[in-house]
Amino acid sequence: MTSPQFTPRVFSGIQPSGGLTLGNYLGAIKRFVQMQDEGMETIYCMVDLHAVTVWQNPADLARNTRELAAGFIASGLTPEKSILINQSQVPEHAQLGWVFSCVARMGWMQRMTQFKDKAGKNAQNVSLGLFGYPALMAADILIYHATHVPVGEDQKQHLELTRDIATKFNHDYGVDFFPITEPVIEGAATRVMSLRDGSKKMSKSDPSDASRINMTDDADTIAKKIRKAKTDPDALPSEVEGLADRPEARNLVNIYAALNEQTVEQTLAEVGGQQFGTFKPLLAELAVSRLSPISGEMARLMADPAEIDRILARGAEQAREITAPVLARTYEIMGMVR
Ligand code: AQP
Repeated sequence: MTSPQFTPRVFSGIQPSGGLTLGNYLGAIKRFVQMQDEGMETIYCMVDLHAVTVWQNPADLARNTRELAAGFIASGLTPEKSILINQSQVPEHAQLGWVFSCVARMGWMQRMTQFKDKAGKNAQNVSLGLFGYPALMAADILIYHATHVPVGEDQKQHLELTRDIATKFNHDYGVDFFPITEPVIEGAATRVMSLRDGSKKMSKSDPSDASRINMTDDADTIAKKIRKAKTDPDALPSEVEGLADRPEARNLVNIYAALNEQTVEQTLAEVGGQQFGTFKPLLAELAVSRLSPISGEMARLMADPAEIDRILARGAEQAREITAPVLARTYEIMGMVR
């Protein structure tokens, strides 16, 4: 439970480590917009300092950061209602990140499955930043005293670590300073899978472009990727139980349900019994109708990068009104002479 003295505040972020995918949209951004529109105080971040835990070409990083900002705005986030920032313009994230690197334990970090997945057999050669990433992520959240964090399923473990860090800091210093944040993992598509392999998460850095739908893909590309998506030879079931052991079928049904704002049960009541030859064109049509207005708006916004930069600079100023006092108080609690 979040401690009662903390007013509800939402924070979440996405890495500008490539173009936005349908996974980011359904797993995170759609929920960001809902929480903003419910009137909660919301802060959304392009986490560029996280992106550089793996090599980023500088020109690509700048373009991806602006494109991500355009994706946020085109999806319905507005600088009038949400604070929109890129992480490196708000230095308190990295400063608190260092403090949390000193709070988190090696054993906690070694259990992080995302590090194991990303480092693979190459663990000795990846950056130290990739290993320490969850401490910076905890700082991103707690520098705002955020109480709610909307994310996809893959971030659940990092949010548990964020709670552990807050608890340990509060315990070690005998304070009730950092809130115990609640993850918000909701909807039919909290884990969108690769279109080529139903056991792998759809990811912006997957080497295969056919594995994902990018938010900037045009209608033909979306239709082609869905047509070629891996499936099995059976018809779709009418009951959710019929999707067990059919990861690719389940993934496409989940995507359909999330795009159509309905439950998986409602989707199956509609499309159960259909062969993929019938279902895939329906899904493609739905995806295009939902995504093309967003990609069109993204292209319009990307034509004026200076305006995006102004929005991010203004967001950083607003953010620092929150983050500077939280960092100052953190240092004071720790005994740093001010
Ligand atoms: N496939 C997914 N399904 C549902 N949610 C997803 N998210 C990412 N992929 C999926 C959610 O999007 C938010 C931002 O994620 P991120 O970009 O910061 O990092 P990530 O989870 O590592 O995403 P990628 O696409 O896999 O990036 P790369 O390839 O650079 O590592 C998070 O809320 C995440 O849950």
